[in-house]
Amino acid sequence: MIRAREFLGAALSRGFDFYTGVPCSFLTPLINGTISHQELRYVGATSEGEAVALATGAWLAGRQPVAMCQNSGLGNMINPLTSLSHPFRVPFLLVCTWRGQPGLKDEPQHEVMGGVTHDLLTTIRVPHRPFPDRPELIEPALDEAVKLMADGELPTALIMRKGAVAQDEPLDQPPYAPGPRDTALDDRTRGGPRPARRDVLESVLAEVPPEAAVIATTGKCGRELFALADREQHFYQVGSMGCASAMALGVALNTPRTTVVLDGDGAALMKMGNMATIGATAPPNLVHVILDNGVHDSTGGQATVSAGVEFGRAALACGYRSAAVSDDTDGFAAAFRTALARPGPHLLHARIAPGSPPGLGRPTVTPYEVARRFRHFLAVGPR
Ligand SMILES: Cc1ncc(C[n+]2csc(CCOP(=O)(O)OP(=O)(O)O)c2C)c(N)n1
Repeated sequence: MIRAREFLGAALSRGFDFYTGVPCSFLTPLINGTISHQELRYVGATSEGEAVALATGAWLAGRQPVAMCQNSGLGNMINPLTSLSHPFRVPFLLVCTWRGQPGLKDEPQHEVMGGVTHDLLTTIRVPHRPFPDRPELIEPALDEAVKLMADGELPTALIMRKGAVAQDEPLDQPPYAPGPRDTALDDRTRGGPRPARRDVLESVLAEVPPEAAVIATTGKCGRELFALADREQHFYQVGSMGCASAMALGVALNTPRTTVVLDGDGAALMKMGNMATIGATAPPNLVHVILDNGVHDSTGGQATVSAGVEFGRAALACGYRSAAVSDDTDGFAAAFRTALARPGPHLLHARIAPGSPPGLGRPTVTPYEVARRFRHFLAVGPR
């Protein structure tokens, strides 16, 4: 058995200082120790998939992240682990508990995952090793994980058995005090013909400062952004639908740069918990744009339920500082300029028309390159 502080101290000396995740009773001392530690940042995620995206954003912004989860939450991570971590080759340390370990008494809901946790990680090509359960194993386990992460440029998991960490870490967590926010939605809708996605993206490119980062959600959004302009401060998120805003949060919390995320209505609806985490952590430099065409445009135009969803009011209710809704390019541009001039986080709900230009291509720069040049940009700024 080890003490949480021993592990956290050894990890901190290797640079791990940004933690995220969703609790598990096996993890209680480690999470409580992280939350209570003066030199560590812990961002509680609403889902384990969100935690992967947060860790990815933090890595892009130069941090050494750790994501913690129960192995049942590994299910929630599989999509971003396979379609974000792998194509973009983003390493972070994953601490995953082993509920349902065969031969140990546990709850019925852990039986299947307990039997397949290691095989599942192997199948999705995430290297894994045992979490250290004796003090003398901490440094070797961390050193090996760091080496695996460096060599493979992938997340590496340490699998924690029951009783590995002593349950004696007190929790020192101030109560959450929601921050100030506008009372009213800035409604700029006029009811005329809706703009194309491309019109709004052109408006973003015209107004966004050169030192800002821009992250585009999966599908045609990133493809259209790439077609309009390919810049090192652009991140075209292929796959990991719903994760763009969480990844942008991981970036915004770890850089002073303005961070603009271009989301889709389908993607935003897929992981609406992300909005609660953004509202609670409230980075002033985050601008969350939802390009709402009412459909899953990238996969053939199937309707989403966004026509009945007021993303702006939902954002204010979650703790965003301001929110606006627009349905034409001028209204969007004015709302975007206002957002850039004020502390956020801001939600800009842009109601747009479905469709994209004929013959739309795909980014020719690889995800691997996109991640490296984006990370370099965040570190040093525009050329
Ligand atoms: C987890 C996951 N589910 C489904 C898909 C397939 N997919 C790719 S883009 C897309 C539609 C996204 O819709 P929206 O966010 O509204 O953006 P739009 O395509 O309208 O620009 C879907 C369903 C995926 N990439 N990942």
